[in-house]
Amino acid sequence: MNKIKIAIQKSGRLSEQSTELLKESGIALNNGDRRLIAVASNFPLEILYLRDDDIPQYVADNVADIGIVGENIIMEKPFAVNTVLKLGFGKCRLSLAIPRNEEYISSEYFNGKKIATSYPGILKKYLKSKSLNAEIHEISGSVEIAPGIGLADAIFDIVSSGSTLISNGLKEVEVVAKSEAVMITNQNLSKGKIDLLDKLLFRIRSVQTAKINKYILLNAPNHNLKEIIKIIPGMKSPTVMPLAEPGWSSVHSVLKESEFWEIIDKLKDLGAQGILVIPIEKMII
Ligand code: PRT
Ligand code: ZN
Repeated sequence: MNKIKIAIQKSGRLSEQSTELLKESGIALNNGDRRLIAVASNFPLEILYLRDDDIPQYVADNVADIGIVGENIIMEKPFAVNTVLKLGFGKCRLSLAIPRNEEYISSEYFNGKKIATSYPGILKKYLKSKSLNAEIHEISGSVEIAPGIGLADAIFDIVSSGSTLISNGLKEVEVVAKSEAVMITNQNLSKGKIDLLDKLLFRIRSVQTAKINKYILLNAPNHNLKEIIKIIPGMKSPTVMPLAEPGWSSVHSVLKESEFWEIIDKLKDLGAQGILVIPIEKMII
């Protein structure tokens, strides 16, 4: 019987959302304590809990078949893995930052400067692409304190909210790359494992699609029904049912969350009433 092994982060910024994604995909884990391995009870899946930095190598070496990892790790060092899906969480950027009071006009600033980072590979490529000559000082943690203690003039590090930079008196001046959690796979999966992977990816995509869409119900005056239907076309077309009150219909459809506020305003202008917007759990299109 075929089984697929997925490596996810044991504890850290990606671990909770990686587990959550599996759960939302209908995968029940029978071992909640995250020792090393968990087995799904309703899908032929085994979960390996590892340090994020180790995941690409384990997947390349076939210890795990697939894995969830930050793109920054596979950007820093090439591994023999395929990236098959962006997962939409763990979003961050890799940026250059300098002391807040320094004047900054262009990336020329970095010529002759010393930059501390845990991502020398990505930084080196960037400097080369801009024909900049800077000294890279590789350190493994607390990069943000390097300028303050005189170890470097600037840093190149992961930024998400930016508060770490602010509290260390630094400002972000160049965004070099963007990253989010991605699904990676071994490059030589068997046919059986590819079938399981496809099933899993189908489930994950359905969850992702559901998250960016909302189910909408509203009461529409019949004289504006055509206009209202044009604004909320839905998956195929909206469901329209007559209300008990003459001259009114109930309209059910699906809309993108990102377009939500703009559409709601238009619907109100067209006389729509009793608008309900409901989250969707899964969406198969
Ligand atoms: O133990 P293990 O090795 O597994 O974990 P880790 O400590 O190496 O990684 P972890 O859990 O910190 O991060 C895992 C992944 O999350 C990273 O590889 C990124 O892909 C992603 N990610 C998203 C981040 C951040 N956001 C982030 N903000 N990783 C790190 N940070 C750090 C950053 O290094 C800096 O120190 O948070 C600080 C900046 O945060 P802000 O919000 O103050 O800007
Ligand atoms: Zn790590």
